Amino acid sequence: GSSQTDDFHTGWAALLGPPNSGKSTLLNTVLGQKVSIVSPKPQTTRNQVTGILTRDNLQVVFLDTPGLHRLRGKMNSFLLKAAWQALSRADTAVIILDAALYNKRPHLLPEDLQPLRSSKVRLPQPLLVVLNKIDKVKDRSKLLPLMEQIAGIWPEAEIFPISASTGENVETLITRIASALPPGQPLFPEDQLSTVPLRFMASEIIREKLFLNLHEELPYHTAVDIENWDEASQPGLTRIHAVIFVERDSHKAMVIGKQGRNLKQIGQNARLELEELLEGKVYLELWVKIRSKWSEDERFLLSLGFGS
Ligand code: GDP
Ligand code: MG
Ligand code: K
Repeated sequence: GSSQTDDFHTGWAALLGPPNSGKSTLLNTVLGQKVSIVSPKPQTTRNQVTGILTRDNLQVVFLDTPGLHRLRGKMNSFLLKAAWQALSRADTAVIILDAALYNKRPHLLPEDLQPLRSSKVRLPQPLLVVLNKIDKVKDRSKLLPLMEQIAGIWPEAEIFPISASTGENVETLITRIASALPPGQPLFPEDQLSTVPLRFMASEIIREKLFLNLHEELPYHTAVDIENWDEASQPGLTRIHAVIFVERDSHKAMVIGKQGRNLKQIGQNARLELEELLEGKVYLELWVKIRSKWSEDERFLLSLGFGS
């Protein structure tokens, strides 16, 4: 006999593309909730964040792979490994490009595509190429040369112009992703949006505020660790004690700011968002500690949740 779940489809979709092209924003739009940090500065998603979309007869598990681009050092080799693993288990690959860039320059640059074109990588099929941020492209005929170029590189690719911010065409994309899923039972409970632990989400929120409040390269040299999380002592209140790790004295001074102004702002912004996430009051204590060369320290990175 046929049960209700006989025609359920489940599978994995890998989100790929250069930093800042809108991978996290798309994931957030698809799930209708913030699961992956978004910042105007590139490469803020350093860890693989899984979003889970369950509806009707389908479940899509998204892998928001960390930027494969411009990766250096130990931390980056973790990231690359995570990204390759994501690809090897995906049923479809979704490459996201920032179409608004082509208002300014005519073609994809080689670095937009490396290492996606490397011979080591076998991209799953179907291959969907998303041209994101079309809300910023006034004359859409300007996208035609870009579409031709993509067809030359990946003849099998299907191209989807979308806006992850406004949601335009996002539903069409989801429908196509859904049609690529093999039959199978759901892998996660239907109310689960992510496999990322709350503590980790909290550290990502704090890291996002570092990106928003500090300049230039500095946030790339910071890591956030939640040292203590206490929701038991006081009803309706969660006490969070987090440490921002920096590599040098001068970085510590910049994170703290004049008379502690930066740190105060970062803490305030993060607390408000944590209160939304946890649906209750939050007392957030932030400390800045120096740990030289933390980004090359494998065991330390593992302890923060990277590479596991
Ligand atoms: P990621 O690095 O690929 O995960 O990119 P993010 O999702 O963090 O987005 C990078 C920046 O682009 C953020 O400032 C987003 O708000 C912005 N962005 C993403 N999608 C869109 C879009 O469809 N339209 C516009 N105008 N901005 C977008
Ligand atoms: Mg991201
Ligand atoms: K509590």
